[in-house]
Amino acid sequence: MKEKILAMLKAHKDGCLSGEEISRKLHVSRTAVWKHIGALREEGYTVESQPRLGYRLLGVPDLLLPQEVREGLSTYLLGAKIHYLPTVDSTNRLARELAAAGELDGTVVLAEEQTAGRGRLGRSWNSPAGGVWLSLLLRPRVVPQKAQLFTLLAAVAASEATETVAGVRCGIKWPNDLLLSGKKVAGILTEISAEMERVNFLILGLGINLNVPQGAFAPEVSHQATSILAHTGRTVSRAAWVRAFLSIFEQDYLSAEVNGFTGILDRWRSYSVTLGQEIQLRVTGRETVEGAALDIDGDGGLIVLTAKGKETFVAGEVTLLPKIVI
Ligand code: BT5
Repeated sequence: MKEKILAMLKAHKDGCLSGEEISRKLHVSRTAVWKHIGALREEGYTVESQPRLGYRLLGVPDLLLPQEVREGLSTYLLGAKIHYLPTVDSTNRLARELAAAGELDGTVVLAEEQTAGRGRLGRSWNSPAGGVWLSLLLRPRVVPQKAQLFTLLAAVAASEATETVAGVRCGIKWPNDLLLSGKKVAGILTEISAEMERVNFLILGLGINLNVPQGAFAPEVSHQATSILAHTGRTVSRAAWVRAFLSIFEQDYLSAEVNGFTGILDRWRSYSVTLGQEIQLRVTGRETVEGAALDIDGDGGLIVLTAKGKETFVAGEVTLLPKIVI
């Protein structure tokens, strides 16, 4: 009901809308209308009320409220259900809890801030206000070996959404970093619950520092992190970014089930700043390897020409080595 009243107010931005008209059109009491208006104000909407004339919407908060994200969202699976929190420890942690409780494929968790945002391998993810901290709960019918492909799909969708909404082209560093001028602007953490033969559910966590001012980063990450705001001097609509990301992701997610990932991997290659580079690769439980990053394979693994010949890595931490100019 609150969303319907908001939609009516948005449609009447130029003038007042009487409580009576709202109550008549939506078949609710005047008191109920008044209560919903109060709830909207609590969420941050500025609603003016003029005696005898009614209500008028003067301002919309810059928040990722579900009704703002849904406005104009053309997906039917992703975002059908959105859990929104002003602050949470980790959207991935919450999404996992929801998945274990049976929440459906395509559920989205969004937060304005995270107090214990997670990176890979127990690292932490700094999540101040101004970014998008988002987790998708997915139930793809795939074997665990294919889970990495969803990280790559998300990196492509995030890069394309950023290009569309902010007009900025990021580079993707295998497997999960989006870079701008060599600094990290976004990261992806894919976690799975699986048996040997199949993935039960997959939590795809994505953090992108869209409107985070450079000074808002924690001191320990500030030197390596950037945001769209810091890079361009402009803020972008975070709700529009989320809509673009969800639309691209959904199209690819659904088409991959039928057509596979070949086209998605080609788009990933076009954003890659890893392929064709000399790299150092840190792999858990192995010595650091160096070599030339040649390509990615059909599962999203990185093919590297090392001293031992061609090797494929499914996980690891890439450092791009400076080009040697002779
Ligand atoms: C990642 O890990 O890049 C995955 C980040 C995923 C974050 C999202 S936010 C929504 C969802 N919920 C969560 O709890 N997590 C996901 P990794 O490759 O391990 O990179 C982590 C490293 O990046 C840290 O050790 C820092 O050095 C650096 N870092 C931390 N916060 C950053 C930030 N906001 N921007 C850029 N770099 C950051």
